[in-house]
Amino acid sequence: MTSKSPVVDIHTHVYLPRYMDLLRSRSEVPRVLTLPSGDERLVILADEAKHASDTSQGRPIGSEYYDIAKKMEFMDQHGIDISVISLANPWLDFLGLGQAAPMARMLNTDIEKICAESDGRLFAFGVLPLVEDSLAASTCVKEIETITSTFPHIRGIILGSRGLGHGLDDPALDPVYSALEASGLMIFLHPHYGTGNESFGPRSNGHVLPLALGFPFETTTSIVRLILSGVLDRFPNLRILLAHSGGTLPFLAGRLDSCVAHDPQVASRLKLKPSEYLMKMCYDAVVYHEVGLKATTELVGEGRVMFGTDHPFFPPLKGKDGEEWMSVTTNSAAVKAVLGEEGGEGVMGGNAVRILGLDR
Ligand code: 5CU
Repeated sequence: MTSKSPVVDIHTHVYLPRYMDLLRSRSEVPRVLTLPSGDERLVILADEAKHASDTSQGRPIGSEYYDIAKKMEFMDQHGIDISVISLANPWLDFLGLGQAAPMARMLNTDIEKICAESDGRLFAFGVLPLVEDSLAASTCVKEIETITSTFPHIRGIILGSRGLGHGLDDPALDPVYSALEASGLMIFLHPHYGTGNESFGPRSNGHVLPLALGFPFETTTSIVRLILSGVLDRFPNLRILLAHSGGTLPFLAGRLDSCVAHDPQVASRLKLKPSEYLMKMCYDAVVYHEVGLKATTELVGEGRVMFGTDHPFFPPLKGKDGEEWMSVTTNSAAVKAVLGEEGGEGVMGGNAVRILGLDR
């Protein structure tokens, strides 16, 4: 990659060591299983819960999932100057508030320290204790205040589609949205559960249907619910970054507008057309193909789209040393195909520097 702006990866995860210990200590999904060979398997996806004791479930993982030195190696290998790292799914969703609140604080402290010691190469999206509990919203608000006042490398928070257990249109989230709007922190909206899993049929297709379809459908549904509930009219300055190029939203924006226009009751609740709210959001470029990327850049303009890799997911299967990751090469090739070498500089890094203030 040749670029005058730094190359920035805004979609790149880590299971922090403290979180790995938590997953290793669990006997239920989500968990990390240690096989008799000593190899570890990560078991996190919805369907895998049905087979929690089957050691062929989940996927093999190595230190690239939790070791920051490996993240740096990956960045160096692929010419990535800066990464904005985030805890990988399912975050703290499975804990009670009593465990989630101190864990969020410790993980945010850990990630801040990692970034502060990275010589300017790492920034982060923090984590909130987003769980189903009547005190969770106020606890999240306190964590947002702590992030803003104490953790300068944390530029946003990662948010799952369940929010406080009832989706992103849950009015109980209003204090959290209000605090996030006031803080200026970016919300990185990321799927985990999948939508439509029940229609994937009995045949085993491994992780293909939940990851290729369920994840983007989940992002799509959760953001449309958020829009239709008027969250963005109540909090118009919320900053939102959508994973996987917005799921299927850029493709479906016109159909959404049309359905709302034909439903006066819903239309009367909103100040704008759905596509107009979508145009105010940011999107990653993790869509692996120029057609998908083109839909996104044409909907929102290339200034709101940012390169990402989804590392450490989707590692090379042959595991040869030094092998390039397809998730990097397909995504950067799509940027080049849509915007050209020079035109792609914003997407490859300039936009992230500007939008997340990575030069400060
Ligand atoms: O492969 C996967 O399961 C995942 C995942 O869980 N989270 C993610 O961000 N990408 C892929």
